[in-house]
Amino acid sequence: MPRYQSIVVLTGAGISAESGIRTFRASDGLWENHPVEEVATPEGYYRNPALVQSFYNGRRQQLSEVVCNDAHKALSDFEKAFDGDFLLVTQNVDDLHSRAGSQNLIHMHGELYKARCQDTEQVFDWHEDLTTQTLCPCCKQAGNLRPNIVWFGEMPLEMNRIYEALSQCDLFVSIGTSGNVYPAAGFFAEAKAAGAETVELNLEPGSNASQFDRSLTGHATELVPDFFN
Ligand code: BV8
Repeated sequence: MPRYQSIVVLTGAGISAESGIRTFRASDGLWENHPVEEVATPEGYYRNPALVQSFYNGRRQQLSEVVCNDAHKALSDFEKAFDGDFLLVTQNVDDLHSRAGSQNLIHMHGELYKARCQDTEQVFDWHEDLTTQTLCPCCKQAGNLRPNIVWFGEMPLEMNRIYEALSQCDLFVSIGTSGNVYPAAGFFAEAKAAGAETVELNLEPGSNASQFDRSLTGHATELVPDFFN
C-alpha cells in the first residue's frame, strides 16, 4: 500500500454480511412487512414503541450468535500497524468492529448495545431486551429508555469529528455500503474535495461507484485483507 498520512474508512452493512448479519438490501429494506425507514424512525417508535423495541431486541440478541470476520480483523490489524492518522466510521450498529479490536471508531448511527434515556439523554451499556416496561436506570421510569440508535430524520453522531477527518485525509475507503443513506453517502465527495484518493470495496458497485477513483468488487473478507495488507 503506498504511503498515506491520514486514512478514513467508512463501513456499511456489507462488512458484517459474512458474519451472518443481514444487510438492509438483502432484506429488501423490509422487516416483518414494515419498511425499515418506517420502523427505524422516531415517528415509527412513538406510533408503536413495542414493535420498534422488538425490532431492535431481535437484532441485539443476534449479536451474541455472530462473530467478527476477516474484514473486521484486517481493519483492526492495519490500524495497529499504521503510523499515520486512522479513523473508522461505521454506519453499522453491531459491535463487530469493536470485537475485532478497532480503536479509533465512530458508530455514526449508534449501537445496538447502548440505550438512551429520553429525558436526561444519558447513555447506558445495554445487552438485554428493552421493552416499554423497562425501568430507566437514571429516572426510574418505564418507557423512557430507547435504543441508542440514530433513526431516519435524526442527527448522526460525531459529525464534526467525521467532517474534520474527511477534510484532512489523503485516502478514503468505503466498504460494504450501497451509498443510499446520507450524510454517509456524501463522505466520499468531502474526501475528494480535500484531495484524497477514494476507493470503494463492495460486493457490487454502490450508487456512487463511478465517482470513486477505484471501485473493486468482491466479498469483503477477500477484498479488505488484500487491500489493507
Ligand atoms: C440526517 C440505524 C440530517 C437504524 C440507519 C432524500 C434524499 C437524500 C437524503 C434524504 C432524503 N430524505 C431523507 C434523507 C436523509 C436520510 C436518508 O439518507 N434517507 C435515505 C433513505 C434517502 N438520512 C437521515 O435521515 C440521516 N439523518 O440526514 O440528519 C443531517 C444531515 C447532515 C448532517 C447532519 C444531519 C440519518 C440516517 C441514519 C438512519 N439509520 N441505521 C438501524 O440500523 O436499524 S441507516 C441504516 O440503513 C444502516 O445503518 C445503514 O446506514 C443503512 C443501510 O445502508 P448500508 O449499510 O449501505 O446497507 P445496504 O444493505 O443498503 O447495502 C449493503 C451493501 O453491502 C451493498 O452495496 C452490498 O452490495 C454490499 N455487500 C453485501 N454483502 C457484501 C457486501 N459487500 C462486501 N462483501 C459482502 N459480503
